[in-house]
Amino acid sequence: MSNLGTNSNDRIFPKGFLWGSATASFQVEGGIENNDWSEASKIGRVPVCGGATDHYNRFEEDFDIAKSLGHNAHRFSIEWSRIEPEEGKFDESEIEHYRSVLRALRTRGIVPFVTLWHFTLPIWFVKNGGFERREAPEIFARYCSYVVERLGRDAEYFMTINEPLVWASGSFLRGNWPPFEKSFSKFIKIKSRLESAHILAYKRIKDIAPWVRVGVAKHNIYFWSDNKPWNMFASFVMNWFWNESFLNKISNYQDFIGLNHYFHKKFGKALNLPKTDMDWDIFPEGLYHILLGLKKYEKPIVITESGIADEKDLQRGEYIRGHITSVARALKEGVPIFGFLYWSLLDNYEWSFGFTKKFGLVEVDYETQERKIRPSALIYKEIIERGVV
Ligand code: IFM
Repeated sequence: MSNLGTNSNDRIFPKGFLWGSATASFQVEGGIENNDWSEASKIGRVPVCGGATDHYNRFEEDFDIAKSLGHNAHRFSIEWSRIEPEEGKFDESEIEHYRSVLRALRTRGIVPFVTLWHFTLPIWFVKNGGFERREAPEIFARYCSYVVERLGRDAEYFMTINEPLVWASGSFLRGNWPPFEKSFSKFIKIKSRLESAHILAYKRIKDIAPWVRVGVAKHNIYFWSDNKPWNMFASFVMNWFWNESFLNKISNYQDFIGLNHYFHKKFGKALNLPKTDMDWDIFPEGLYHILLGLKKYEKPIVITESGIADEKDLQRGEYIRGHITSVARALKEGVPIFGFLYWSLLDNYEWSFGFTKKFGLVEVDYETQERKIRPSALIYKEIIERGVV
């Protein structure tokens, strides 16, 4: 237990603080065969996703679990290829599906956070040039406003794009995600297209549903250094480029900031830290520094992802406690944070790693679809209930 609030009268997190977890359509739903990732899996370039966790059919059961774990908020994404399977042709029955998802959350007293696009793209969109196409922002904004026009009374928080720079670098710089390109100039072009796409989608959404709150889920890394001038400079530049440039561009077009945080990068001698199953350092202080860095935007902040792949569930409890301690410190220093969503509710498809990495508070047996609550989920539940770390 940290010294940030040690008795039950010393509630750090206000009542009404939003606590929960997150998922994304392709990673959990199952049965999605009309997007660029399912296409890529057919030619063996990424692992097959197939039925995933069958969350598309089991969302009620999964939300019962979330509720039993004390969650009062949940983030999920809408699969663009289901809503708009062909260019300009929309499927109302899929809107109805997601309306049922939203109702299932709301009847359980769980506040929904809706991501409109989380990495996967309809095949027609990619075939016609994807985000390289000049009209892409227009097409994206049309899809976003179509969804919000229909579902904007069932949810308050919408995120247009999940992790724009992560997606652009996986797809156009590192080249291990569809469309598997490795071009710095394309990456830069796509980054700016995504900024335009968000801004246009924001404006369109606000025209039709001014009451909803719109943001992005932004992946920020804590860059820091020793005190060598060159390392300090490198860390400053990377912080500006990766963490700030996108947010600066859209700062007049966001009602809240969704923060996804997993990494730190120290320029200078590396620290010897414990690692997750992804081989990522465990460094909870990073979240505190990132949150402090976001204060200047003067927007409400929700942590839309923070989580660990930990198959044996040996480190997850302390990981969660450590990260929430960082949230508490930032909150005490006046950072306007209103929620924390752990990634992820369920084990799921971890992109090029397939189903091998286990981020879930809930373990999933992919053969039987049996769900088992991991012990760390109960540690998180206790923190939620007591409102202290
Ligand atoms: O699984 C991903 C998610 O899709 C986006 N944020 C990071 C997670 C863990 O890698």
